[in-house]
Amino acid sequence: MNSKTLACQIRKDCLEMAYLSKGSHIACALSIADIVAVLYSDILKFNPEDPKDDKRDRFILSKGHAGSAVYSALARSGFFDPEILKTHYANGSILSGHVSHKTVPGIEISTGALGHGVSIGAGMAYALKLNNKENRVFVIVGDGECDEGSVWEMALFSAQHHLNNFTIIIDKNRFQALGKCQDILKNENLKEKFELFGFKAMEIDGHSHDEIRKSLKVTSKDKPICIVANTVKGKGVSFMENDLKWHYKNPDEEQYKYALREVESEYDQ
Ligand SMILES: Cc1ncc(C[n+]2csc(CCOP(=O)(O)OP(=O)(O)O)c2C)c(N)n1
Repeated sequence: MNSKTLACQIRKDCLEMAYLSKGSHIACALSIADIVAVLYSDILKFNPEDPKDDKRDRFILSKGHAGSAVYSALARSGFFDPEILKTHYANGSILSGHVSHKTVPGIEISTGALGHGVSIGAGMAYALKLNNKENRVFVIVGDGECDEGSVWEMALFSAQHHLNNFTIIIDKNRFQALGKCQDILKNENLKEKFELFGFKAMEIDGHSHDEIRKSLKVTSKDKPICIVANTVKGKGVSFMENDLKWHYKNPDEEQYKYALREVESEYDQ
């Protein structure tokens, strides 16, 4: 599936999951749909027949509350039956609200407590380098999540150990759970900050597949890489875009059908 088709499918799957489960975080998943689609279509090396294949790249969703986007990408990439997506958040389902490696093939590590996924990713990248492996490690982290002190410890560690096999993508949608990032804790100039911490950093449009693809292919001789991706929370559904309540709220039937029509008319090829 090409990245545009996958991004559309991810948006449709996420809407269906939020509607059926009455679960949270639909806007958080929609903001990363394009990044996740390009990763799974064009960048990550993986083998759905053997999710623990040694040759695989590692991908971690540090903002684990947006798990529905990754569950969709995994199902559409052959890791499990897409019908299982309909059980998201239900009692007994393998698909918990926040991503879990215990039950879902293709998930490297459970996340949800913000600030940990990036540090685990740095540890994985360090271990791969020590063992002279070529695999790359990619982590998506929220801009609100960058308020966590552990994110900056990860930055120091990654630069110190020249983790050039390690790429973090900051989903800069300018919102967190309870407000705008700038009103909760000002943490601006993320590209410049990561540069000062020793990363090769760049800023892109996080919904342009060309820019996402190009930035994910960037390498460095001796530095970890930081991509600050400017995104829109709720991207693709007009009434969810930049409206904080869709961090937690789920769509009713009418809203679901309207949202689906919008996504299909905007993104279906
Ligand atoms: C350690 C920790 N503190 C608080 C929360 C509650 N929480 C869940 S999502 C969220 C906002 C995260 O904001 P951001 O990283 O910008 O994610 P996005 O808004 O893009 O989904 C918070 C505070 C959490 N999951 N973990």
